[in-house]
Formats: sequence, C-alpha cells, structure tokens
Amino acid sequence: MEKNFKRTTVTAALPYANGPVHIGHLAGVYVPADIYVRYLRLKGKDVLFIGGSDEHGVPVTIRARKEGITVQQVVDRYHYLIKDSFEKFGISFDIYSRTTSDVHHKLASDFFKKLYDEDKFIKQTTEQFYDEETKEFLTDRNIRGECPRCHAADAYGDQCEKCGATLSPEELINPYNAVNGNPLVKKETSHWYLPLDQHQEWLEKWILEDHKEWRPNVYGQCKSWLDGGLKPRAVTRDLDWGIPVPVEGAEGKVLYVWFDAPIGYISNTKELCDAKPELGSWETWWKDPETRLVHFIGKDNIVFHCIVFPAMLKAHGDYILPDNVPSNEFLNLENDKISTSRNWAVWLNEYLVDMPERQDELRYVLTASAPETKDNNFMWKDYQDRVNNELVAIYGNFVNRALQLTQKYYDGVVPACGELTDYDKETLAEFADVKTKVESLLENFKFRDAQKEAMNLARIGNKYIADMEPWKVIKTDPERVKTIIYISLQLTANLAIAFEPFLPFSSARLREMICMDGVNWESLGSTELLPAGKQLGKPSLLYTKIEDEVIQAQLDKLEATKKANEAANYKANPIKETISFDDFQKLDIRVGTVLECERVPKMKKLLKFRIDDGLEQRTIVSGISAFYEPEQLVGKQVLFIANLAPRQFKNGLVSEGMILSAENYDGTLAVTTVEHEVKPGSQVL
Ligand code: B3M
Ligand code: ZN
Repeated sequence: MEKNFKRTTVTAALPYANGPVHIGHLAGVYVPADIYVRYLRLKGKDVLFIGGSDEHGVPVTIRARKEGITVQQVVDRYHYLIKDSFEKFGISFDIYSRTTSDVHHKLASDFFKKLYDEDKFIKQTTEQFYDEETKEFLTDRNIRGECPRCHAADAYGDQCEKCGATLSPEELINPYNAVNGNPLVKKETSHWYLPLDQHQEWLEKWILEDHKEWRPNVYGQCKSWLDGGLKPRAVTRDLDWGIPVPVEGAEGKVLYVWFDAPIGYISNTKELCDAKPELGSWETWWKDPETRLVHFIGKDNIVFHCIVFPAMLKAHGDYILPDNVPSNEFLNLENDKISTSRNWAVWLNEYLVDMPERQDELRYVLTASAPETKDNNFMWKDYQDRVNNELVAIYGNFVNRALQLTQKYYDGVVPACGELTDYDKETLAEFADVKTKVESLLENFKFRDAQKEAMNLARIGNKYIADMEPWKVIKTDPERVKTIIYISLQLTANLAIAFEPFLPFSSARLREMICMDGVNWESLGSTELLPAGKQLGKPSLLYTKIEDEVIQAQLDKLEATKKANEAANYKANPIKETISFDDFQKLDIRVGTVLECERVPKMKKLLKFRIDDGLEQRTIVSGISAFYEPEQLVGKQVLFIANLAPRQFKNGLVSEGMILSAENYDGTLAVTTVEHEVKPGSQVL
C-alpha cells in the first residue's frame, strides 16, 4: 500500500539493561535503523528516532542476584553503558531513555487501566509454582528441575539446555526454586490476559492481505502464528520488579515486561516532545494517521511487534499501527551462536577500547554481511579483509590519490575541467544513477545492497584514476590532468554524500578535507559539487590497514573465552563418585552397527535407530537429531548400553538401550564409535 505520509516514527527495539550490547544487536537492529533514519533526515523528512533501555522483566532480576547487587543498580549500570556505546557508534537516536522513568510508569499504567476499564482483558485463575518460604510465585526461568526428556538435573522451566527441549514448568520432575533450591508447591493465582483470539480476524486481514510487502521472514512468522490460532496471553505477572498493576486486588503483581516495553516507545516519544515543544505533540507521532510507524527489531521479537503490540494498540483505539517491521535474522560469531551467558560475543564497549576510532569499520562490515534474509556469520578474518580490501584499498585509496594529487599539482585548489573524453563521459554516466539506486534500496530496507551501490561509486573512481594514470600523463599532457583530477574530485565529493547514512564518522572527516559544508543529498550524482578554484583542506588517510596481530589478539580473546567455558563446564560437571569394579561390570556396553536411522515425526529432537547388536536387531531412540542428519549415521558402529531397561516414549515408541554420545562444552553431542571396525555385539570392557 503506497501512501503519502507526513512524518515517520522509527523505533529500535529496547535492549534489556541486563548486560552490555554486542555486534549482534548492532547488526540486527541499530545500524540498519540508524542508516534508515539518517537517510530520511537527509531527504528532509520529518522523522523521530526513538530508543531506550528495557529495564523490567526477569532477566534484570536474575543478573542482580548473580552479581549480588540490587536490580536498580543493575539497570543503572547497563543503561548508561548501553547508551554510551550507541552514542559512540553514531546511532543517532533523538532520545534514548528508559522504562524505569516516571513518564513511562505513568503512561504504561494508564494504558493498562484504560483497557481494564473498558473490559478489553479477561481474567483467568491458574495454578502456578510458589515458594512457601519466600512467599513468591516463580517465573519459568527461575524454576529448575529434572528434565522429563533427558533427565538432566537442572533444566529450566522453559527449556532444557542439555537436550534443547522446549518445556513448561509443569513438565519438570521435582521443580525447585533456582535461587535458593526450595521445593515448590502449586498455588492459585489470577492474571489478566489479552484475548488475542478475539483479534485474530482483523490481524489476519491486516497482515496477510494488507502487508504482503513485509520481509518474507517477518510475514512468514506472522502467518505461522496466525495459522496456529492465537490464544489469550497474560499481560501481568507475580513479580516484585516492574510497574504495579493499577487495579485493586492486584498487590504483588506487575505488568508483564512485554506489555510495558513497547509502550516505552510511546513514553520516550512523550518525554522527548515534552522537552522540545518544536517537535510538536507526542500524540501527532503516535496517533495521526499521516504518521508512518516503523519498528526495527530482531527476529525473536517479531510476534510481539507484529501481533501482540498491534492488538494492544487496536484495543486502546487511539493509536496508529506499524506500517513496516523490518526484522533481521541472527548474526553468529566465528560459526558459533552469540551468547551472553557463554560470553561469546564482541561487546561494543570492548570493541571501542580494542579498536579505537574504528566505529565506521565495524558499521561497514556489519552492513556488508547483515543477516537480512538469513542468519549470517561474523568472522574477524572477514572483518580484516573487508576493511583492508574495500575501505582501505578501494574507497580510501581513491580518495587519497585524488586529494594528494590535487595538493601536489595545484596546491589543493580544484582545477578547471577541460574537454571530456568518451571515457570521462562513460564514467560520469555510471555514477549519475547511483542516487536513484541507493534510494530505492534504502526505501525497501535493503541496506546491504544500498551500501554496495555506494561502494560501487568508489570502485568506479578507483578504476578511473588507475586507468587514467594522471601521475604519468602530467609529464606529457598537463592540461589533460586538470580534467582527470576535476572528475576525481567530483566523485570524491559524491562519496562523502553517498556514504553519509552508512559511515557517518569518515564521511564527516572527508567533508572536512574537501571543505564541504553539510550534506546535500539531493545533489548526489552531480558533477559540479566542488567548483573550479575552490581551496580544499589538508588530506589525511580516511582508513588505515588492520594488521594481522590485531586480528589475532581478537581471536585469542575468543579462544580464551572458549577455554574458560570448558573449565567452567568441567567444574559444573565434576567427576562422579567412585564406583566399585562390580558396579562397572553391571553395565553391558557393546558395539552395534547402525542399519537404519530416521527422524521421529512430531518429536523433533529424536532419531530412531535400527541397530545390529550381533544377535538380533533392536530399536534405540536417541536425542541427537540436532547434531546429525540420519543418513550420516547409517553404517557407523556406535557404542550402546545393551542391558538398560527399555524406556517408552509418549507416542508409544520403545527404546531398547542407549547410544553413548559425548557432550561437548557447548552442549553439542558427538556419537561415540570404535577406532576400527569390529564384529557387531563386541563388548566394551
Ligand atoms: N527487551 C527483548 C530483547 O532485547 C526486549 C525488546 C523489547 S522491544 C519493546 O530482545
Ligand atoms: Zn533435557
């Protein structure tokens, strides 16, 4: 639906203030949002860029317990750290506030109250786990217990980290309070629910019919939620940290973090507009149908921004709905999932120290390999290659040559342009349409391709100057060199404009070198940006090479993290109690040959094996499907426990034994096998 909007409200997901932000955040949300906003501003559009920290919810409370400090101390520490990182990376928020602000508490509370008064919620009473000693209801993450699938001792209420099973707390065997180990009882509690099922119909039409232009990953996730049928969702929690539920009889209850956090976008807009009346009323930015609302988020937030929050806004009645929700997939680091708990990340605050003055380099690489359509991988070697071979060797090199030659031949004054050769004209024609290309890509949220176009402009320049060899021509035809340099300088000025949304720091440096005031986006593509006779400033290198040692230091740091994780894992799983030889002999471990192996319908984690155990065939089921394709294992000889009592699964499937696998430090599993082939049924002694 093409519509002419008067203004745009752009939001970027509010990161939890429970830790610093890392490259995954930057690549997935903040750099693309910033590029988009910078572009809109350059186009002279009315735009507000709203950010802030998400300071409620369970994650911050867990962090506080871990560090032995108060929750307020946790959110204070990380809010300012995150804010500072964003600032230093040039993420140009109009406001970066926080959900513990008074403005937000009031607005979120009023929002809830209005829906409550108008009967937009339903109240339901359910049994939840309760700690009788501390008198608190526990949230999923704070409940641990034995995993019903793999029998790991310490699965979480929502997931077992050993076997990856998605769980609900009810499924845990002997659930206990993760903080103090207390056993838990079931107790009744009431909560308010947003009846999403009642919103199903309009959401279906609004998303599936009216927003077919949303990115396929976003559209697809929404469709699968809608196809599955929406269910009521609790919007309150039993917790002592958060915004109190503003109705009678709700003592000890707070708004669910996913209810208040998106309202944070609105509160932060209000805080901004109240402080700067020239921006107009905050309500214009959230309620006027001529305002376009765009949410930049990561893929784990899609359902909240495309279904839950719109349902809240609709139930409220006064608000506009998002026009687009550009969401990225995930960024991995050196082929491994970024993980805060395993410290597997490049933290922005550390990058700023380790790689001083190289914010644009990271912005560039993250956009060049942005996870726009599928998960992507950040490799330090790739970072080095892109910086050295693209920013330094193409963009920086071209600009430096053009400026140094101007300095050398003309004392830094732009020479007059003479008659153009055919090659000159071709070159100019090539960059004439870069503006249209970049614009259309940015408007369609294709940041990777848009940046590529800008880089292409540098490539054209680099090739032009290399082909023209002005340093040689100067000896034979000095008049001609004036034209070559003139054209090169116009290209240089164009680069300062084209890269402005992507690489704000180096664009500003370049503008300073060529004495260009401000950026006039509309003049992108012009061949008269720097008039003949203009005195330019002093050139210096735009980018410098990254040496191998610098990259090695980063890789070493990650290696040390891996080692520390392994050590921690060993500590968490110490050698078990000593057993007698007789005990050992009770175990009958044998070698079996895998005859068949297949996935089990509806039980995602499992692989079903048909094993030749030497005597006959038997079926063994094993929870390793995440780590192997079934056909990889056929023909392999595996170690299995032959005398384990058979175990029956929910769907009736019976496992006659257990295949032995080794668990790596990161939770991945490797099947054990023999060093050379033996007869099936051979005993392991
Ligand atoms: N804090 C989750 C996250 O950081 C959540 C986003 C809120 S956006 C309103 O992924
Ligand atoms: Zn498990």
